[in-house]
Amino acid sequence: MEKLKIYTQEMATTHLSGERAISSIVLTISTGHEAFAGTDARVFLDCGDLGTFFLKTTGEDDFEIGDTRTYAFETNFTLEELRRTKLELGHDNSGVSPGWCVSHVLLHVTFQGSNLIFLYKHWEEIGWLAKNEALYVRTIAELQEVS
Ligand SMILES: [Ca+2]
Repeated sequence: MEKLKIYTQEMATTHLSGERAISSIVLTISTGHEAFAGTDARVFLDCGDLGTFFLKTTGEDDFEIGDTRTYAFETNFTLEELRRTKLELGHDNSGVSPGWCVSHVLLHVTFQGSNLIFLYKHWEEIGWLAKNEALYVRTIAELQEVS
């Protein structure tokens, strides 16, 4: 499968020690305004060994055209572990029209013992995560590569 590669720099956390324990990650995801940008497929953030987080608001129709929603998950890994993990945003190609145009994604983190929230990375204009069939074999965006 062809993957869309959208790498961006670490932002507000660059000066922080990797030993700091992350208590939660907060994902803000915007769907584009293009025609048919929305999806009903199951959307996930794959964090490799750290886990896979499925993004769903109970009782809501997520990832519709022009939507921005936030998803928070409790975690028990460190900043260094996050830095060393491949991050992929994708969908499972399910539903009637799974193609999804992603506008932007923000990943914030909070740390144990603190109420502050830090922007880890911000990906802009990600583009189409279409169907897993020719000519559209691209359901996953690689957001952070493993060094
Ligand atoms: Ca939807």
